Amino acid sequence: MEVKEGFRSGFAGFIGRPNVGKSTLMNTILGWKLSIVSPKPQTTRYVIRGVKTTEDYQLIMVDLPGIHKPFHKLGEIMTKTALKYAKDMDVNVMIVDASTRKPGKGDIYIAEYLQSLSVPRVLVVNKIDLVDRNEVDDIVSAFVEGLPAEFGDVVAVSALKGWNIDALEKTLAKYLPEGPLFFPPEMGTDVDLAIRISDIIREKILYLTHEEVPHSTAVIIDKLEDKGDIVVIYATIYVEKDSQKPIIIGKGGRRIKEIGTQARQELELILGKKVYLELWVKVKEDWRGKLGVLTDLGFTLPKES
Ligand SMILES: Nc1nc2c(ncn2[C@@H]2O[C@H](COP(=O)(O)OP(=O)(O)OP(=O)(O)O)[C@@H](O)[C@H]2O)c(=O)[nH]1
Ligand SMILES: [Mg+2]
Repeated sequence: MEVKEGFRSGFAGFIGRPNVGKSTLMNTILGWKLSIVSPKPQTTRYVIRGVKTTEDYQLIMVDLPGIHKPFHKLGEIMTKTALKYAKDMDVNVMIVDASTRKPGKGDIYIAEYLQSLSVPRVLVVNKIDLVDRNEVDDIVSAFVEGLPAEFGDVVAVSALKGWNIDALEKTLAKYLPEGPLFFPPEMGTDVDLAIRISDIIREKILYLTHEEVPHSTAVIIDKLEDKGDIVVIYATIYVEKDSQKPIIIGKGGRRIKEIGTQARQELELILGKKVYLELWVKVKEDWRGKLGVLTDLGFTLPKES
């Protein structure tokens, strides 16, 4: 694609507390599902880049892990990674949840940090479908006044319902500098296929298990082989304790079967062919706290700069 004069391109960091709807928002802007989404906090663990290319711009959205007070090494890596990425964006999009009605401690911490960076900021008040229509203005004001940062634009949206998303996209495009295509226009993401597959399996676990179990889970793709008419995938689900293994497996193997079925159906849609998916469950004691294991799983602390 020849880009026309004045073409803009750049990176928008989606940043905020866990569960505010960062991934949902990126998916809605993309118009297809890239990032996994769940009602549980700390769903996104990796940095997921989604690319939207139009005639006028290439918007590279960087969906970041939710920033939270970490209780283990994995949480520390996720939070530090998100904070670090925010430094290198063309615009940071701070997302908050309208249903909390005003900023919480975590929002204030994030706003303070973003204010300290010399990257323009946009505030997105998401989930306005959860509040009364005539309260939206007051809630937006409560965030604008309560957050210790200045924002170039403030947009209220519902990522889930698709409300005001076009306006937000246009707003974000304003912040992109003139520049070249960073990705071919047909490329929607640069996320590694094995990571996407492992995330999809983990998303099903997030829906089908409860309390600490989904958070104690990591999924590793041991084998990924395209055999022409079928893709063969072997994956291991790691849990932290012996007691969590039977929970993943379920009575008579029913839960792991359900996880496998749901994941396979989604993978077949993405890959456009039949998928054979085999899942194992193994225990890796306290893996979220062990840097060596985390490195093996692909999580590393960002370098200080
Ligand atoms: N009602 C409503 N729910 C939403 C909206 N946007 C997101 N959600 C829901 O909020 C929950 C969290 O959404 P995610 O997109 O996973 O949130 P996130 O900010 O990426 O979360 P982490 O990855 O854990 O940091 C899911 O159940 C979404 O369906 C919205 O506009 N309205
Ligand atoms: Mg997310």
